[in-house]
Amino acid sequence: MNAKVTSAKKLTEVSIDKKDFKQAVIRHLHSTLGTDENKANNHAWWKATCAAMQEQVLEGLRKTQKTHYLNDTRAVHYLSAEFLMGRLLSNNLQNFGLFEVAQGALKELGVELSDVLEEEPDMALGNGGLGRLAACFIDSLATMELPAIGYGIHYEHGLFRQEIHGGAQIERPDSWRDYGNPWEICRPESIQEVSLYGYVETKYGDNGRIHKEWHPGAIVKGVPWDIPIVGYGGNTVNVLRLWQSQSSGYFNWDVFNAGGYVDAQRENVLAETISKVLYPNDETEAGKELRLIQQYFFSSCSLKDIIRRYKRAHGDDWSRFADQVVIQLNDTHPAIAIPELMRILVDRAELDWDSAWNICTNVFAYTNHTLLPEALEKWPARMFEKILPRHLEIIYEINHRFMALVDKQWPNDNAMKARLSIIEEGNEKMVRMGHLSVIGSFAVNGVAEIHSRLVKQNLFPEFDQLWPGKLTNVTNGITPRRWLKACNPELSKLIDKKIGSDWPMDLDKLQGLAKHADNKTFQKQFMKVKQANKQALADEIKQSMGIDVDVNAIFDVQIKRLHEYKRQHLNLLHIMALYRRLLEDPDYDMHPRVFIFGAKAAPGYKLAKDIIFAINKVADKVNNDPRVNNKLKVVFMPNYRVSLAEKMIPATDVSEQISTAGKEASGTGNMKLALNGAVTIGTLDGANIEIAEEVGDDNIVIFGMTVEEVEALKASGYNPYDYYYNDAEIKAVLDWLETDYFTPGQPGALVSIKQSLLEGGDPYMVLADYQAYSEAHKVIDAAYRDKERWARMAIINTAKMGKFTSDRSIRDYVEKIWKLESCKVES
Ligand code: 6GP
Repeated sequence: MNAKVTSAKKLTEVSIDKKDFKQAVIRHLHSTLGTDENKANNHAWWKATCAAMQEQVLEGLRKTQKTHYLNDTRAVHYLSAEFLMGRLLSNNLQNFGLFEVAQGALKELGVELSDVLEEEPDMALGNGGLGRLAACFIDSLATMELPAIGYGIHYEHGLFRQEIHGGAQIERPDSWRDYGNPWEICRPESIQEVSLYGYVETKYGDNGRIHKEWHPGAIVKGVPWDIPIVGYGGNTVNVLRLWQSQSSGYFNWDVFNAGGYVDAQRENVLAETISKVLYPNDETEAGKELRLIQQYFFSSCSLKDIIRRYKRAHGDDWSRFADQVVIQLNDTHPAIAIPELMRILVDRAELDWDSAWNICTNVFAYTNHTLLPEALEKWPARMFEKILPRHLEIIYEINHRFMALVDKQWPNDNAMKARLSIIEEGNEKMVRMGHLSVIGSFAVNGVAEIHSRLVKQNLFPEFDQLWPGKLTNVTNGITPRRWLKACNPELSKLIDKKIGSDWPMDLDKLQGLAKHADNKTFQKQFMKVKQANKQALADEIKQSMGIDVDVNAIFDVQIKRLHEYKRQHLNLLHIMALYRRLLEDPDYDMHPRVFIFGAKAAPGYKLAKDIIFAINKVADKVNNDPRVNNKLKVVFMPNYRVSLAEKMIPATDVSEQISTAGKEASGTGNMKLALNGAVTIGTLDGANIEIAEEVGDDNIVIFGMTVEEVEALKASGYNPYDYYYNDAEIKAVLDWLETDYFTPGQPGALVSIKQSLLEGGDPYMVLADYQAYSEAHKVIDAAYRDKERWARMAIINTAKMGKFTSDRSIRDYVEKIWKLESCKVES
């Protein structure tokens, strides 16, 4: 579990001092931005600071690329439809060890670095966990000096901006690039072309060989934008390459001969639409033609880019391809890369099928991020045939050969064949991308121990039997550079003083804090930092929402996408119950609590939006009711995003991780919050289980049903009405939702939540876990009142998070799957 990174340069060897940095900022203010010190606003200072930083970054990038080229390194290619990067300036300054230098330089210019940092729009090219994980992973890859490249989509609009009007979520477009992105570099010299639509012609060669030729109906251009990814220590600077679609002007008149001029213009629009917008659905498959086109677009561009680079070193000799290239598929979104590589190898390079398949199945590896059925991608074969006719043929051929293998293992078992087939038969024939990914990869991993076990037992049990060892686990992690060092500078300084400053690269070092957990002075220092962070968040809440919160209250935080399985409504029901207890008994004994939420709902997810509305309506009522005597506050912070998380996480006392057991694959927010000294209230789900193992039972509050209990209750016929009629508090709270108490003049405005929990059958068993949750909160309340006990718990949480650095995750990938070697870049 030792996640030590040894090769990065010491942070003290910075290449530029305050004076030089200041000069660089001024130079860019003058000659890049055409303004000067007197006229510049914070936005201009931000751009000039980025430009000054980018000089260092690009020098690192150039050296890294040269080193990797000269050493002809094996590299991992991380294909992901989402990279949720957040802001880059603070991170790049930190990773280069230039944060204080920049702070000092700007101060001399009369500018506060903290104000400048706030000017940067978040790069929100992702929805949630899967996209943020990709961002943490590329940080670790660069930090560990591993040759790696991230490939994704250069969305013009990232995840929507959330506004709250009258309590309801309104989606506004996110225009993160409107005023330019100082980090990205366009690389027109590496443009790729991608074909779509059309038909396949079968040709017979002299030698009897059948040759397939795809005559596309349209061709679009992929324009690469490179974002340098600075490793901690600044030695290795890798690249995130994002593809933007552009019209190529190519339109095949033979294919669309009836349409003429108007159709040709339509093709131009289509081309530019491909990378326009990120689908805002977290863990639901969109099923839309454009989405499949997006997936093929970036997968194909990326593969061709990988092949171009390989050929530069190895020409047409494919024998070493799988030695040099490993491609990690971040969920099934880029799974189309598998038949695309087959197409390139068989149709273009004219390799025989078996050799091509052998290359493929030694190149791809696949990560599964969810068991939710609605997230497992399936595409109608009909849609496939229209957009990618040749790929569908290839998928059929892959499947045909795979079915022969299944028949060998389970002779004459047609039910087994139907279960394992890439093609799902039924009213509408569907292509199962998960099956394609497992069959075409040499390794498949889940993202936490329990999740990987369920992937083997429930999702792909027969594949596990067929290929023992192929399915494995790599528990997720988070980068401690962003999620402690940069977002919580005061705690980082305190830790530095106590155990030295090398923990960001070797997070197990935090163990060293454990022996101080009972030290009163250290406890005070630790909690003083927490209190200051809470004050900063309270100020932010006051400023942005006009709500006063008491920093002596418990800050109880639930931040994640809004989804029924994550059960924000369980939290809400409990808040309503506390409110009710306070109204019934003004002396009800509870330590003051502030419940804080951050969550975006998919725009089409009605119940999720209803839950946001309900939280806001309950908040309105509770926050303005003098009878609760300030013991209870509810805050829904709009537009939850990476940069807001960076403010909320350091200020959190209690971390809500309350998904139905078996549903949250891992969670990564749970790790970030615990790392910053929050105590988890959570179910035995995802990585909560591993967090509990690390911190020990005394330092986490676990409640509710286990996976086995959830399954057993479901099997025995779960009836939510049993809980409704037998638990007076549950009944009162649910009935309350039906009145107009929280929505004056609008009775029934919140009733959909009650309905889903009763008539709807309560699919995520909220009511079944309610009592246990309510009791668990009493445990939290009691623990918090004992100041020393709480301080100890908080410290132990920080001390025991070593396992959850993304450096450890990446090390696991390297050892179990990628078989990569680090490559030192000489400075
Ligand atoms: C998420 C999982 O829900 C979360 O538990 C996990 O921590 C994260 O992936 C990273 O592994 N899944 C997604 O965001 C998703 O869209 C298709 O899955």
